Amino acid sequence: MKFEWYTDFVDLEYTPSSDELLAFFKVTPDKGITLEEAAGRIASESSIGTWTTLTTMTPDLKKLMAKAYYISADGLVKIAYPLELFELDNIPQILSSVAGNIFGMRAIKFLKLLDIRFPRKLIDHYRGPEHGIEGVRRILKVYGRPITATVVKPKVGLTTERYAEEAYKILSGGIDLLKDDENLSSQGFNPFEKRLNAVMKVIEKIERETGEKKGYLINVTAETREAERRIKLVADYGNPFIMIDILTVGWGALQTLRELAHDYKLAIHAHRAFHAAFTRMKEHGMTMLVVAKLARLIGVDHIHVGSPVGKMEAKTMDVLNIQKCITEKTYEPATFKAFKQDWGNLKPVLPVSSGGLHPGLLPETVKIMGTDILIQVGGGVTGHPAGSFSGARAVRQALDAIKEGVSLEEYAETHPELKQALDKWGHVRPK
Ligand code: CAP
Ligand code: MG
Repeated sequence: MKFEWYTDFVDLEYTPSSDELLAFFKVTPDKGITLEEAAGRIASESSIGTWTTLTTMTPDLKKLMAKAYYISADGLVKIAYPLELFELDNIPQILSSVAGNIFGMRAIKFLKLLDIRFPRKLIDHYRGPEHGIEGVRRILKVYGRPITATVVKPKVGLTTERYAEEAYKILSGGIDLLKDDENLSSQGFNPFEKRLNAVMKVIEKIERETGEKKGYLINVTAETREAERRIKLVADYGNPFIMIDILTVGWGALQTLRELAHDYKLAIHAHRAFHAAFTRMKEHGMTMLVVAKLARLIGVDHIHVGSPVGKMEAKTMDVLNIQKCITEKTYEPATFKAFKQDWGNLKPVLPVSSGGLHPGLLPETVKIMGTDILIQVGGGVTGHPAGSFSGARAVRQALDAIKEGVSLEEYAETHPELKQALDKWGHVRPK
């Protein structure tokens, strides 16, 4: 149409500079719209344009126009954004640009944001992880095997007293970290500070009894000021960890809570509840890779990346790609649908594998993801026929068998807790 100027935002001769933010999209135009017109709309609407030419558009503003510089026949589009478009330390504003209105444009039938390349000038505005993988291992004194965590199940509902009893069984059975479930915060049956106090007493007791270091991934997810109050309580009790549902709490709040965690040197466990609302559809939404990269930038220490053998949908290639991207100093994408990412001095994030895991699935998990991971086993511990203490021991026995290169079945001949777990679940992949 004569009043449109979308294709002014397309320049296939353009070569982006290392100082620009790059976005990688999979674009499905609506019928009657070409890929070039769709790419122009995305670059326009996510930078300075709108549907019509403007009398207010002066030559000096042209430098702020994003440019679609790559368009493939199957709808892959890359767009370069001048950094001046962004408030560099403002994640909500960055996402309101490159992951905002563009998902709703009528001319775009489906749109998936595959990856964002952050230039060093932007990365230098972020702390990244406080501790990183090495730091978390140093806190727990756990080396040469996956770190283990268990969520007390049922997810919510146990009173604080019963919760603490399970915590004692789980941690004394050999699990390193006790983890709140993503929907446990401060309900009437298990208020936050009462639970914190009770579990920290359990941890002190076990650390005295075993000499092992334990930790509590306590869920501080709440309205931001309340979450800050809870973080201060966690620090007062001397627990080195907090857990945050990073998507339901929101990106701006995560930045705020990260600053407070820095003041107290707390490690952040990032739960990703809500991600599957927009990461799961192949053609529309935003990838978990982008979520994980934003989380590393802001600075979580652990993040759930999926389990190729678990109950949640997770393609092995995607899980391994994300694992590579959050742990390597310079990420070279195994698949071509991502950018190379130089992370500067940001520490690596510990990948978390969780969801439907039990001792029978640990060999496959370690075979695919390696041992430099955190393995969360919830139902696979608290559902053990002999109870949570035996469930915890069965997880550690399975990890010992893997380390010794012995099959679980053979190891179970001399380790009854593992045998009981295998009798109940075998190697089943729950769904
Ligand atoms: C696992 C879990 C985790 C999921 C999250 C749950 O419990 O506690 O929240 O792993 O999914 O509530 O389902 P189980 P993801 O160990 O009993 O399955 O890790 O994919 O983000
Ligand atoms: Mg959970």
